This record gives sequence, structure tokens and C-alpha cells, in this order.
Amino acid sequence: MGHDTSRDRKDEQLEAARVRDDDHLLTTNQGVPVDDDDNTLRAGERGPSLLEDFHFREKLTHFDHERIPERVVHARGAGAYGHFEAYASCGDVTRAHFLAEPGRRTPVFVRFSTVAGSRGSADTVRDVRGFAVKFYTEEGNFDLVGNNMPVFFIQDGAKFPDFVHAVKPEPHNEIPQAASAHDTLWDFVRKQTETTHMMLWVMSDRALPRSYRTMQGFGVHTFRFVDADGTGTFVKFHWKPRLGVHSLVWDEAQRLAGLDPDFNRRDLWEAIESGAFPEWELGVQLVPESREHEFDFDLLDATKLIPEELVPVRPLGRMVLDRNPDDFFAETEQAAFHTAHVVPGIDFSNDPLLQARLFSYLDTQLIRLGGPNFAQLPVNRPLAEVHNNQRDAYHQSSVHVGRTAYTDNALAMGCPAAAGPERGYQHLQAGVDGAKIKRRSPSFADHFTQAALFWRSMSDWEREHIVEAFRFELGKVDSVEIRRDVVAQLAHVDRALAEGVADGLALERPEAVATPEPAPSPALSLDALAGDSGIATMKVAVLAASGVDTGTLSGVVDALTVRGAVCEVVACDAGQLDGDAPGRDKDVVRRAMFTVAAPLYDAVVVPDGDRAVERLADDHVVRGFVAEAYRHGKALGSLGLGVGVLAASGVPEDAPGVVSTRDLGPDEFAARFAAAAARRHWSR
Ligand code: HDE
Repeated sequence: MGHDTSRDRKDEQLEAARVRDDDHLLTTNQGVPVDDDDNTLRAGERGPSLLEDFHFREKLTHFDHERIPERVVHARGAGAYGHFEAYASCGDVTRAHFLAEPGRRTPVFVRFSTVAGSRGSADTVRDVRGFAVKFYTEEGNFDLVGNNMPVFFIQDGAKFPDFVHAVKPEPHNEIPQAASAHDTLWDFVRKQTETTHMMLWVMSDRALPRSYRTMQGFGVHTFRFVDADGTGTFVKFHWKPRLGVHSLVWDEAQRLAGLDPDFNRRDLWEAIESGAFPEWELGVQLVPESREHEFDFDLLDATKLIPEELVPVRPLGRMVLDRNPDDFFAETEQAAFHTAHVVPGIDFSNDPLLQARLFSYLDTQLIRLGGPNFAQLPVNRPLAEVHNNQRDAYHQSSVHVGRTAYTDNALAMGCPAAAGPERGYQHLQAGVDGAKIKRRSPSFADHFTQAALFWRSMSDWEREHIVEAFRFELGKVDSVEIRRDVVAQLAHVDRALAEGVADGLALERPEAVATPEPAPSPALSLDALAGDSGIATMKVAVLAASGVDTGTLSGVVDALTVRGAVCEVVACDAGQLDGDAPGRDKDVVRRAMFTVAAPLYDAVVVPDGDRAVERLADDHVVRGFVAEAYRHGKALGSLGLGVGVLAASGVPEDAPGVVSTRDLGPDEFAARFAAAAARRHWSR
């Protein structure tokens, strides 16, 4: 009977769809309407399936072939569309059209990623983040394929496969996933001391971004700008997030990997859906070619940065992301970035890491996207028109007309014709000389000074987190020899760092060696980068239970929302709240406590209401929630009797970042609370 009823219902639905719009009918890939999508064609109701069921075979075959290889690195990522807008003309240094005029807008697609994990791995692992931007300029696509750290692990592309094999899960048992805390990575690190500077960045909280929206981005390599006269200028690219730079702490990041493996991806998606469009400023450090050799490091060495105190960052424009993709696979997964996608006015330096990338990115797309026609995919297609004689190959979707597929031709009046130096991309005519040689330049030999620069630029709490990270990572390394060697390596950076790590691992402190003492670069510390956007777009948990004072509850939610915060009422139980006063007490519960945890929020508020406070304070899950937020340095606030929940959770009323009031109104409270939530409180 059930069978007949559901079939009847389906028939009705089909009929309704037919009436509504013929476009909504299910068809095969050949456009043939399908009568039934739930049953294979059978010989008799209980008989074998028939080969002639072309619809079923097509459906299953397509499914069987749905996967393409994930990216060999940066497999896990999330993307969004937006635009870049230039502030002013940069004609003094580059002929790039998209930077030539104030207000000129260029559409962009951006993909953020982790490096080591597989496509389904967690977002909040300790890792570098990719920050790849595709500018669809009128002169063709420019891809700025950067990271959220300004330096890299290695100096020469020949070591890249070794590095990636070392950091990825170990090949015999494919463990651990998306983690650097294992023997092979640290074995690589101790053998390749050029990794030291980058390893300090990766052990810092920069490797745990709170959000893609709160990360810096860097082009890493030295590139070149080229002006209309053909003069080159060395350039390093920087992205600075409008919301300031904010990170998680390790304990929180680990919890989040289980609580919400999509934490960063979800944050980006939700921000864009809610209209809180992520924004960055693009800036450049410029070095005239005449000053190439003025630094105590080599500009071609990607393990080095140029301190902003030596060469300030010149702002070029801003980027806003305001549209989520419609189809993750079609757009984000099939996006093909390539460091050699440059436009007139942007050129390369001889950085040997960059030179290797110029080969690798095209090569990787050939296997990943199945041939050389990936530029025809919608996300990769330039806005600029494409005219050339490249033909055929897998997935060709252009229909080329005409009989000439060669230059130089007379039959098609010589079209398409080379654009010439005025309009075409012209490589900078940089001089080269020297013997063919497989040897690292001696100017790349210093592996420790900039590691010391980074360490010396950190605040106390950042240093503590770095030491803890080294202890954690090396603590997971089985080989005591590797642990010892890495500690000895750190002794070349800073004695206190090496001793801190050694003590935590119960290793002998390493022998004293001379350490470099470069002047710190304050611009590198997260303390200098928190920004001034306060509580804007931060997620606040407002803890409630039946009996909550709905006046303060809605008052504080409104006052924080006005300041840009995203408030979620979290209650002990699912369902509606029974408030102590008439007001907006129905339907306000967004999450039941048993579905969430403190790491999902940036700050916590407890409103007034004696019955609610009693219930909350009595609940060990609530107390654990509050205590965890406190431990992670987050702002906590209470109104009226709400302070009882903080006290029951062991939060001192006068601790930094705790705002408790018995007499302030919701608005005044919100102003003070927003200021407290602007950054974490590590001095507790
Ligand atoms: Fe990549 N890198 N990389 N890389 N990389 C890839 O390209 C490679 C390097 C970066 O969202 C791959 O399409 C080599 C530095 C990002 O799709 C591959 C070397 C920086 C992304 C590749 C480097 C990056 C990639 C894998 C050393 C920061 C993700 C899939 C010579 C400046 C882009 C793909 C996206 C992806 C090779 C070093 C950033 C295999 C050989 C340095 C953001 O081609």
C-alpha cells in the first residue's frame, strides 16, 4: 500500500513540475526525459537488471568517474569571488593596466588553503595557509599565488618534492594526516637548516589563523615590476586584512579540528553570505635594481623577508570578496593557479624557488584537470579575449572557425598577429652571465639571522606559544636523536628558545654557540597587527536558560550587533526560552549547549536573570564552556547576576578581558565589552 501511495505522490509531483516548467524535468546527458530515477530496468519485479537501461548506466558511469586527483599540495581549500580596486596610478613603477588608474576595478577569484592535508582534512591544523589570487585583468589573468607567511621552507625548487614527502603522512602507513608533528618532517628540518626561519613561523600562532579573513598574505618571492620604459624594480607583495591579524591557540585549534573541521571554510562562507565582506589591502615593497645588493641577505632567497622597517609597504589598492561560488567543484576545485600567469608590467626574479614554480604549476594542471584546455573552464577563463592557434586536445570546448591554425598566414590576413612590444607581454631584458653550475650561491648561506630576527620580534606570549609548539611537535617525534639535533639547531637562533624547548623535552641543554643579534622588526609581531576593528564580525555566545532576563538579553544582543558582532544565544536546552519578562523570548535560542563548545566563539556574555543564572551555574557543561573561553584568553562579560556563572566557572571578576557589571545598561556594557574582545588576554 505504501508503495502505491508514494508512487501516486511522485506522479503528482511530476505532473506539477511539468506544469510549472518543462526545464525542471530530469533528463539524461543526451537531453532525453527520464521517467523514473529510483528503479533500474528489470526483467520482472524481482528479476535481474537489464543492460539496455541506458539511463542507469549513464548515471552510474558518471558517478564512477566523479573524482579528479586532488592537488598534490594545498588540497584542502575554499574560494570566493570579489574585486580589486586600485587606489592610484602605479605607472611610475609598472605598466600593468589593472594598477594604472585610481578606482579601476578588476574581478578576482581567491582560494585559501592548507598545505599538507588531504582534501577532507581539518581546517585548523598547524600549517602554512595558501593565499592564491587570480586577477581577471583586461590584459589577461595575473595569478598571485602566495601564502600567509612571507618566507618559505627551502631555497631551491629541487628540494620541493623532498620537503613535501617529508611533511606529508609517512608513506608506509599514511600517518599522520595534516600534521607536521612526526619524524620525517623533523628529520628533513635538521638536515636542511635553511628551513629554520620558516619553522619558527610555522611554530608561531600564524600557523593557526582564526579566519582566512584575518590572515596576511605574501607573494613570498621577489618579483619584478616593469614600467613603460622597460625599467625593472624588485617587488614583494603583501596583503593586509582589514580586520587585523588574529590567530587561534593550539589547544583551541585541536579542539576545533573535531568540533568543526570546516571552521575556516564555514567562516568565510558565512561572512560573505551575511554581507560582512572580507577585505585586504594590497601593498608592495619596492627595491630599485640599483639597490639589489644593499641587504645582508639575498633578495633571491625565499627564506628571507625584507623587514618593513627597512623598506616600507606602499599601498596599491584593496580587495573585497563578496560572492561565494555556486559549485565548489566547478569553481574552487577546478581553479588552476600558475605563477607564470603574469601580465605586462609584472615579471620574475631569478629566485630559484620561483623559477621552479614557473614549471610546476602548468605541469600539475595537465594531470589534475586532464589536459591543456583547463583555461577554458569558467573559473579559469580570462576576461580578455583569447586568440591563438592552439587546437584540439582533451576537453576542447571552443569551436574554432576558419582553415588557418598557424602563423604566419596570408589566408586569414595574418590573424591572429603578434601584438608587438607596445601591447604584448615583453620579458624584461635582464642581463645574465656565468657558467652552467649546480651550486647554491654563497649569499644564501646564512640560515639563522632571520630566524633570530623573527624570534626577537615576538612578544613574550608569542615566544611562549612558539616554545610550546616546538615541545609538542618534537614530543611527538620518536627519534631522540632528531629531537636533540633540532634543539641544537635552535641554539643557533637563540639560547632561551633552545633551552625552553630542551627543558620541556627533558633533554640536555645544548652547548652555547654564538647567536645572531639582529634588530627586531616590530611589524612582525601579532601585537602590532590586531587592528582597530574591535568586535566587528566576531562571534559572541550569549549564555541563557529559562528565567533569563529577556530585557538584558535582547538589549545586549542588540547593542553588540550594532557594533558588528554576530551573537548566538546558547541555551542549556534546545527549544524556546521561558523568559522572566515579556520580550523577544521566543525563538531566540540559536544553539543548544550540547551542540557547541567555546572554541566556536570569540567571546562569551551571560545576561541577568536569577533562575537562569542558577541553572547555568549548576551545569558542569556550562562551567566548562566558560572556563575554556577564559583559558583561551577570550573576553567574558556578565550583566547583573550573570557574574555568578563566571564565578562558578572559576573566572576572577577583575581579570583582564572580563567585563562584569551590575549597574551599566546594555549599551554601555557593550561598548566596554567590544573593546575587551578586540584581542586575546594572555596576561591572565
Ligand atoms: Fe606551490 N604548488 N609550489 N607554493 N602553491 C601548488 O599547484 C610548488 C610554493 C602555493 O589554491 C601546486 O595547482 C613548487 C611557494 C599555493 O590552487 C603545485 C614549489 C608558495 C598553492 C605547486 C612551490 C606556494 C600551491 C599543487 C617550490 C608561496 C595552491 C596544485 C618550487 C609563495 C593554489 C597546484 C590553489 C599549489 C608546486 C612552493 C603557494 C604542485 C614546485 C613558495 C597557494 O604545482
